[in-house]
Amino acid sequence: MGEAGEHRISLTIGTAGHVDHGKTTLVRYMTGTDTDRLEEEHRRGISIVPGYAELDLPSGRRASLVDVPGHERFVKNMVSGATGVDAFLLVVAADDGVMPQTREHLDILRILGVEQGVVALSKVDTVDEETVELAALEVEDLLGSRDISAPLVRVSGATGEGVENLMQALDALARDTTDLRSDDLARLPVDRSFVLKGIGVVVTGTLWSGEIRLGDVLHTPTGLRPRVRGVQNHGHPAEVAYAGARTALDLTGVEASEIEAGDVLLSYPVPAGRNLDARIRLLQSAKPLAHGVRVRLHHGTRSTNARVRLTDREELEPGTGALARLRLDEPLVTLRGDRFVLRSMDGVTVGGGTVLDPLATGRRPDPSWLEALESGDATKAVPHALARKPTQGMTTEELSLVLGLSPEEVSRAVEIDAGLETVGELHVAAGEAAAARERLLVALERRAAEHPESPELTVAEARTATGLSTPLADALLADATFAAIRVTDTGVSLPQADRVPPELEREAEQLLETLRAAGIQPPAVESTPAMRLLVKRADAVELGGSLFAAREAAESALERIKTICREEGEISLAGLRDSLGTSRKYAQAWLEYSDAQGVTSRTGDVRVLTRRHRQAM
Ligand SMILES: Nc1nc2c(ncn2[C@@H]2O[C@H](COP(=O)(O)OP(=O)(O)OP(=O)(O)O)[C@@H](O)[C@H]2O)c(=O)[nH]1
Ligand SMILES: [Mg+2]
Repeated sequence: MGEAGEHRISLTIGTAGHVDHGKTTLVRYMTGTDTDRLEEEHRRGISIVPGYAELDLPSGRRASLVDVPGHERFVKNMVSGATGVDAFLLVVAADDGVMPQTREHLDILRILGVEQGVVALSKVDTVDEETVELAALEVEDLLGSRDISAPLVRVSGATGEGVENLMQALDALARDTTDLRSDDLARLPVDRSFVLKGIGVVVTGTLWSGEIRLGDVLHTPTGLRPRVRGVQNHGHPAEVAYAGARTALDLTGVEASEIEAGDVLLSYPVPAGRNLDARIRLLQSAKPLAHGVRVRLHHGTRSTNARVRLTDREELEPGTGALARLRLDEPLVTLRGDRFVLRSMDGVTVGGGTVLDPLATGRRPDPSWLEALESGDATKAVPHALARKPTQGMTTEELSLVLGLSPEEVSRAVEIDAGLETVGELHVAAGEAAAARERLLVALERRAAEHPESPELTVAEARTATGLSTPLADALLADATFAAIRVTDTGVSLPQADRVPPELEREAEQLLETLRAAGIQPPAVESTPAMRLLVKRADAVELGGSLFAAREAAESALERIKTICREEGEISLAGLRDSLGTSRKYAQAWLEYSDAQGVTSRTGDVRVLTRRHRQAM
């Protein structure tokens, strides 16, 4: 496929401006596409939902145009269309001048972080030069008051006057826009979802970031995993959808009812959050915003009601900003750095904000954490993020996602910070790792002291001893540079644990002599380390009831039992007692040992050989 077929988009431009000021007409003049697709839009002569067109610029670059409605009733559709655009095309009719939605749209664009663009002073064919001048002055004033600078081009969508100049101005924007959305995560906020006969479930949206390829498996925050069976870019079949492109996907593995406008498709799973911590800002034109007030929050193609909890004040003054927690009625997938728009419950745009912590936890926001996030400074944010999960550690990828920093920035911050270390794939505060190693060594020393005959901890016991989460504990145990421990198939120990202390060895030797001398009538003894060492080496066996016997004694007792069974078909307690010439106590203990070893089994008052031992006859 050639370059044209690839449909890489250099720039996504969103229109803006008051109703009827000529946005759709200009888009149609420049692209040949009528973005008013709905019958209702034609009947009423206004735009209602965002429409999309491709614009080939004079330089050969290609832009994606999002044409939004201007009517005040459809501002929420404007917000949905405007999120994810790189630049604006603000249209102001020369015969009408700056009007309420001219201001509101410009405010929304600023809230969304869209600060570059071009102003088209439209319908210049309908008025005299003086009126055009007046309108131009109004526009200059508006831009000045919002601290935005943008070229102003006089055009007519009726005669085509000035359209060349407008295209040149848009081309200049495209030239100055570098690739701002190169992050790996593909995010497609869905704006339409429907079923096409013979094809199946189709969704459309503007791809915010990343790429989506034919055959990719995507994720939804609800755990669905649709597969991409078809890709279209601006209506052209394609192998890949690139960031910024108007994208349609044909999906399998989902029902039409499971995906709706407002959902988001992702290249890897990102959880949706109900609480987000953010820096919010109130427009100069808004009324003061009280702590605890309810608002409508618009993010991407979704909106939800939310309660604003101000972190450090009772009221937010117009034109100022503050840290806040937003408690959402419906969970949203957001990432650090995402912009959102806040509107009052009666539909007035009052401000917006930038997401700092998309998955906020705790009762109230931690300002120092939010400031670390906001700083965008990896050397501050990385240690702070790790300190919040002290026993878990985080991978470079996790940190990068949570902090909204590139994996390279994260890795560099870890490298230069002597207070951090990396265990396997996990970064962790060096102090935490050192403390965990110390806890493990203490546990191993205690084990060796209490059980010198088997000084190992199982892997599970060792993990618990570190006090770390399982993945971090496992990484610590697998860390070859941690030479103070030895990990084998059977467990974890201190390296010198193999050597049995000489005193223990001597004690065990003496004990074994005693056991051998006692034969089948061993004395009752405690399970000392020396005894357990003998059992571990199979020099002795445990009969139960504090009785241990030398291996040879056990073998001869079992032989005796087998012989009696073979001769008589069975063995009784009295029979064994008489045969061994011992007390009932020992006869009972040996019979139970014999049962436990699978030599005999009990039937009523007597025992018979098990099948295995009968066959061996
Ligand atoms: N004479 C003249 N008429 C224009 C020009 N641009 C738009 N119009 C007319 O103005 C009316 C509104 O134009 P649209 O392009 O639909 O306006 P819009 O900004 O898209 O309106 P909404 O999307 O509803 O906000 C239509 O009747 C157009 O024909 C122009 O440059 N000159
Ligand atoms: Mg329109």
